[in-house]
Amino acid sequence: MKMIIRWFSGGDDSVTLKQIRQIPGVSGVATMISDIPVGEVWPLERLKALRSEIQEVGLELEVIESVNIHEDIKKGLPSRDRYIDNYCATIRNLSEVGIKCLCYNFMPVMDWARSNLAYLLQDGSAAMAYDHDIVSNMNPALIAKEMLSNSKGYTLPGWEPDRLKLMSADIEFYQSMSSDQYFENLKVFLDAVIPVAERYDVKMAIHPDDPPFSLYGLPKLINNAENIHKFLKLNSSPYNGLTFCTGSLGADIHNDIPAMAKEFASQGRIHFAHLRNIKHSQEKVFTESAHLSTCGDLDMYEVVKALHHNGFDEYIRPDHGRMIWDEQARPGYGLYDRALGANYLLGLWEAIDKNYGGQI
Ligand SMILES: [Mn+2]
Repeated sequence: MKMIIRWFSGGDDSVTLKQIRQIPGVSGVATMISDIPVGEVWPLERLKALRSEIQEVGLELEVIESVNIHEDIKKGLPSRDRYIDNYCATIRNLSEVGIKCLCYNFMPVMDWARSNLAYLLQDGSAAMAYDHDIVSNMNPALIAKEMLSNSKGYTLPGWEPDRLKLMSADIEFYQSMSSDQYFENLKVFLDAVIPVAERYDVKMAIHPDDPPFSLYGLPKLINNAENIHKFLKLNSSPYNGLTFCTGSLGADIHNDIPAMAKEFASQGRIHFAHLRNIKHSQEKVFTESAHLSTCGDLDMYEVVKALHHNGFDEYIRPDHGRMIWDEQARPGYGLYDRALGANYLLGLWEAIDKNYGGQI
């Protein structure tokens, strides 16, 4: 298992590689190049430069999060073929610089949504929060405006201005698409890309929908065990796997997160784990919380144990952190709370490993 941290390249992060290097037990970063237009091939030279920048401080670059998928692929338009070819070419280039795992998502229009990017918690820290009624009743353009105006000047992955211009029309387009059709569009993508991922040894790890509830009538695919079964069957290669994001899936209180970790890890289909905790006040109302089991609804010990006991030996990262100690950073991606989270998770892993090491 390798503990890594998400980091945003190109000066788009308040956290430095040097700081990440000093978090005990962290071996590398998951990152992306955000200025390449979605759908274009990631140039090898850019990737080599990125790798050098990261390796120079003693960290590894083995995970990319994310290479976004062009909307034409998700929509199943005839123009998708060119974008699928480009995606395959990007995978080849990623492999060339040593990438082992590619996190991506297939969410229509928007990658994720929150009603508040800096909700004040009782201890004075701030965390991202979600209230389904508030988000559902807001015009999507208004949400976009709110999110971008509260992002402290950093880009918000999945909320790129180019994408937002088309948002209303895109939402209308997807409202008439059934989930089955959307799954079919995903299958076309997988059947083209997974053989390339196999050949170049890059494991594909789809990220769940965040939140896992349907918003504005948009189709949802990766939001519960039943749909994940369906997804894994679309293409049975082990290279067609998951980013197991406990905070995203855990937002639906009906999801049994340790049971899902156990099932999908035992099948060798979890390639990347995003481990974070959330706290609900109502069924579809929650705040993100510190990583500890005692701070949220999820039993992180059971989640880590389920991964450990079922052969998971890939990448883990702490996920969104709170803003603590007066830190100013991109929402969810400050240094301090994620460093605490990483070390809490490493502590769980060590204890579980020493207790049960040879007995599983
Ligand atoms: Mn995640």
